Amino acid sequence: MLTIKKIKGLEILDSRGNPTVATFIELSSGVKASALVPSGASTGRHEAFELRDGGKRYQGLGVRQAIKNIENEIAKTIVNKKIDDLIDLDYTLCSLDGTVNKQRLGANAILGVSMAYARACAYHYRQPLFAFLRQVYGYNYKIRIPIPMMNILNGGKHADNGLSIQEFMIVPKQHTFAERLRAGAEIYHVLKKILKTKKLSTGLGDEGGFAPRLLNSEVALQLLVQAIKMSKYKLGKDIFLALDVAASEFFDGKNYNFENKKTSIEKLINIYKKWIDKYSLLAIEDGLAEDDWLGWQKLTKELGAKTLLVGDDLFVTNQERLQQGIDQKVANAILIKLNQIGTVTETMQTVIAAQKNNYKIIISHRSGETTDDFIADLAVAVSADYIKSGAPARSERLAKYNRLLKIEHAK
Ligand code: 2PG
Ligand code: MG
Repeated sequence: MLTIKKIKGLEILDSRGNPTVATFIELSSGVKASALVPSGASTGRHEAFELRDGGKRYQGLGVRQAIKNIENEIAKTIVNKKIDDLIDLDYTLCSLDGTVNKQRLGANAILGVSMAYARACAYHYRQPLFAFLRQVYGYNYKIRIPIPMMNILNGGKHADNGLSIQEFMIVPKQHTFAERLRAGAEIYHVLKKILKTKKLSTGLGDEGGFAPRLLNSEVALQLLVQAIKMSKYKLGKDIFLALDVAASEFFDGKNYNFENKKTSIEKLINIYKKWIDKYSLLAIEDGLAEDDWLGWQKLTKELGAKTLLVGDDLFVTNQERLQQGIDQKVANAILIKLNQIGTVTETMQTVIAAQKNNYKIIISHRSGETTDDFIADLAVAVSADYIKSGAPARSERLAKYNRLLKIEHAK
C-alpha cells in the first residue's frame, strides 16, 4: 500500500518578498516531491482563508502557524495512514479542518499538502503531472495547450500608477504555444521601447508587466494597440486584448469609483461595450464587484454574447458560487485559482461543473507567485481554454509558460 512516509513545511518567500508555504512529501516508495503555494493581493472576500501569523515578523505575514499545522496536526492524520488517492487525501484534509473556508488549519497549509501529494503520486506512477491529474479525475477531452492571457501593463493593486483597471492583457492566438509566447514577448519588448520614447516609466508591476503612470485606462489600451501594430501583428486576428478590471477594488459597497469618478453600472457597461469593438476585447474579468449579482446579470445580458465575462472574485473557484452564477445566468467564463478554494480536488470539481455548463476555463496564477509550475499541468489536464500567468518576464511567471512549451514539445 502506498502511504505518506514524511511531510514537512518550510516558510519561504514569494515573488513579492512575502512569506509563503513550501511543502515536502516523501511517499513510502521513497519518492519525494514538493509544492509552493502562491498568494494574491486583490483577493476576493469569499476566498478560502490564508493563515498568517500576525505580530511583528514580516509585517504580520509570517506563515509559521501554517507550517506547524502541516507538521503536527496534518502529519498526525495522514502520515503512515491508509489514503486511497488524491481525492481521499483532499476529503481527509477538508474534514480535519472542519470549517467552511479552511480557517482553522489555513488554506495555504492544506493546499501545499494537496499539491505536493499530487506531484509525488505523479512521480511515483512515472506520469507527467497533467496525465496523472487526467487519470484521477477521469478526463478524456482531447489534450490541448491553453492560450495565454499575458498581463503586460499592470495597474490597480499590482502597481502604484493610479490606474483603476488591474490588468491589461494581450491574448496571442497563434497556432502553437511556442508561437503565442513568441508573439507575446515581441510585443512586450516593443511596448517597452514605446514607453521609453514617450519618457514613461518602464518599471514593472507585480506580474511583470509595465506600470507607467498614465492619464487613464484608455491610454493604456491605446499603447497596447500601438505595440501590437509596431510588432507587425494584427489586432483582432492574431492578437486580442483582455482586461481584468478587478472592480471589487473600486466598489465601496454602494458606488463604483472608476478613474476617481462615481460611475453607474450602466455607464460601466457602456464603456466596456464600446471597448469590446474598438479594442478587440476577448475577455473582461471582474467587470463588476464580487457581490453585485444584479449588476452582473445586467452585464451578462448586455455583453455575454459579445465577449467572455470572467468571474474571479465573483466565483473564487467555489462550486457553490459558480452554481449561483449558473442559476442566475451570470458570466460565461471562470477564473480558476487553486488557493482560492484550497485543494486540488475541489478545484477540479469546480472546473468540471463549469465545463458541464459551457463556461470557459481560465487557469490563473496569483500576483504573489513562486517558481512552482503546477498550474501549467493543471491547465493541460483540464484542456483549459486559457491560462493567465502574467507578462512574459520574471521567472515566476515564465515557469508556467516554459512548462507549457515543454509539454507542447514532448507531445
Ligand atoms: C487576479 C489575480 C491574478 P491576485 O485578480 O486575477 O492576476 O490577482 O492574485 O492579486 O488576486
Ligand atoms: Mg482577477
